[in-house]
Amino acid sequence: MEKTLVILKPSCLMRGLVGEVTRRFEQKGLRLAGMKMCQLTDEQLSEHYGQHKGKPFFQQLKDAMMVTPVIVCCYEGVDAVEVVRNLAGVTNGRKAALGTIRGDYCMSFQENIVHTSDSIENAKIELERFFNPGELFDYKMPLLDYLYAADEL
Ligand code: FUP
Repeated sequence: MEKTLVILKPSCLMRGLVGEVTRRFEQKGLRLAGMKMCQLTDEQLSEHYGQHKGKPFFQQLKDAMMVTPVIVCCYEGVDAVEVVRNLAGVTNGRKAALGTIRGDYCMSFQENIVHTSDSIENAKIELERFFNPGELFDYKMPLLDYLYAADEL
């Protein structure tokens, strides 16, 4: 099954939204495969946000991700990358649809509560970047047969 990375950003922790945000992923039916709090480094963030290198907001973006620790999460499910992106909403919180995490909880492009992987390929790269071997867990969800039809699994 597909796995994806979610980072609960400093804005999520500082605004007391960790429970609310993780509740949404949990209630949707995604399986939590890994979760840890960590202090990101400039080096990790330069790699993670490599596509924005050289842009005027690059350093500000990295600094904002180091203001507090973050919580990195791995969620798993059928089409998990797309499902999680849809739950998060579009990047700019001011434009995100109501009912999405960003649409409901933020007013910012950068301080937008969560990072979510944008493709299956990037999810694999990002999970390897932020989780060490042995930090992702396989366990059976007892309710799997009620979350999916037999031919979806
Ligand atoms: P996403 O895939 O939703 O994380 O969005 P992006 O990769 O486009 O952006 C990564 C982070 O950079 C987000 F927090 C938004 C921020 N950003 C800006 O602050 N200004 C920009 O012009 C583009 C992105």
